[in-house]
Amino acid sequence: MFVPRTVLSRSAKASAATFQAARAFATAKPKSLRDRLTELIPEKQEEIKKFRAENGDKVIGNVTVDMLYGGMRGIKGLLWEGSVLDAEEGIRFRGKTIPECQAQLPKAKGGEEPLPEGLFYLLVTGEVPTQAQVEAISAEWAARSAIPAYVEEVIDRCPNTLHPMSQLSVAINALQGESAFAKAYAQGVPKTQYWQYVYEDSMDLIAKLPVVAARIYRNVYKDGKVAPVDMAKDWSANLAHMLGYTDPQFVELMRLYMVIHSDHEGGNVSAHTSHLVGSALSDPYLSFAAAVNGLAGPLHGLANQEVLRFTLKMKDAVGENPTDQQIKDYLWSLLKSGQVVPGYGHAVLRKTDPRYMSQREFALKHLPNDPMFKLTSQMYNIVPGVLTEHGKTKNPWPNVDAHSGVLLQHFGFVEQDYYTVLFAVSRALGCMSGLIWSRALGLPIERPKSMSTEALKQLVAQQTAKKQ
Ligand code: CMX
Repeated sequence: MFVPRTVLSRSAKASAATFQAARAFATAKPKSLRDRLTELIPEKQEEIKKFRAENGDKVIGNVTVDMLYGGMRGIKGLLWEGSVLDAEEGIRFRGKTIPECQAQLPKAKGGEEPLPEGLFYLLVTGEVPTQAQVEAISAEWAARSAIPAYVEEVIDRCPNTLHPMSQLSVAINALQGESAFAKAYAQGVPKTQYWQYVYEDSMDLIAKLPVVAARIYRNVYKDGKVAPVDMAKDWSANLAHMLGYTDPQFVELMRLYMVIHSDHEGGNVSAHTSHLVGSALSDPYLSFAAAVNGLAGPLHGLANQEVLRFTLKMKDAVGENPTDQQIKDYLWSLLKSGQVVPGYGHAVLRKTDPRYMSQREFALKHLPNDPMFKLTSQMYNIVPGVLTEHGKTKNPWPNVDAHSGVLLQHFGFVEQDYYTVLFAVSRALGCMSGLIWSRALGLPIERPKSMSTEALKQLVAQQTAKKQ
């Protein structure tokens, strides 16, 4: 088993304890995630080497002038092993749809939703883990979850007026002082070992995020007191309990939430940002803090806070039980003022997001009579028609953010400004599994070619002249 001795001898006490916990764990469980990854990486490296040797010069797409001006839509330019997004069908994690993951991934005792620990194992290895492997990850994350006192202090010093996503970003940047990768790089470890340190940082970061996220929540909205991590609980149950929610259905919601928000292939703003920043060999903490900043944009993750805010505002304007026509009128007034309908549309998807559907099914099962859920369902019947008539958006259907807030508010979790933090905790699973593979495969610093309009015009003119 890999033990980064040089790091152990120099790092802070907390870091040493973490590595000891990891070592003890791997000794007790020989087929840990880390061990399986150690077997898989050389196989994948060989597979890609052979594939590139045979096909390296094959053309896989064209880039048009419109793509360059249009947010690089459709350009195949990134490697991302964990998930692939189909415009019609939605996301598949390592080839598995969300319902397949719900059916196949291990669950907590008495629970019905898959554990995100298992989803992480799947994203990293491409394999469905056993119950014992998932339980081992739950225990390992609980064992790695402590955050240093200086990070607690950084969080506590943030004013309550600072947006929770900014506080999260500050806290993750502060955690960077714990990075095993940064220390190992400074000591000159060979490139072939980078992934091992990125793996350690990733496991630490994921383990610590619920503690960080709960501290922000409890500071801003509650009494500032955070329950300790329970070593016997899974990652989502600990998150729920530290936030202050003990309803078993809320815990189940957190498990589902953490699974479905985790990964959406590599091109979305948060995943792409972590990949880009990581390619400069910035460590996982710096890479993920950057991803969090991207997720905080209203066209990306922040849409989940915007959706509930928008729905409540609409309810204030049209009443508890609006007619379809009242909703249509409200939507048109919004669109005419130049605003977007939050939670609807997508850069890639062209059908209802399966992540929306899985949340809708959860609501139908657990909260079918919730008034806000009924309003959300009514909007699902109306918004796509209005957006189609409006004629601008390429996809009038709801995305993941159209449904998450309504589930949270049902359990009394009404602090909308905080919602994107939950998205971020989940997104760490996808970003970190991507980063581990990026370093395992030795992917280089990312540096696509940019063009000025002048240079572009010259290029197009040259190509046109050649053809004549
Ligand atoms: N309401 C109104 N107009 C919309 C719209 C919506 N929900 N979705 C897209 N449009 C508009 C765009 O603003 C754009 O208008 P302009 O031509 O005036 O700029 C036009 O339709 C074409 O956009 P598009 O190609 O269909 O969509 P994009 O790929 O450019 O953008 C997205 C995708 C998600 C940013 C956009 O649909 C949107 O703003 N949706 C609302 C915000 C949202 O829900 N974001 C969350 C996405 C999921 C996530 O990342 O978490």
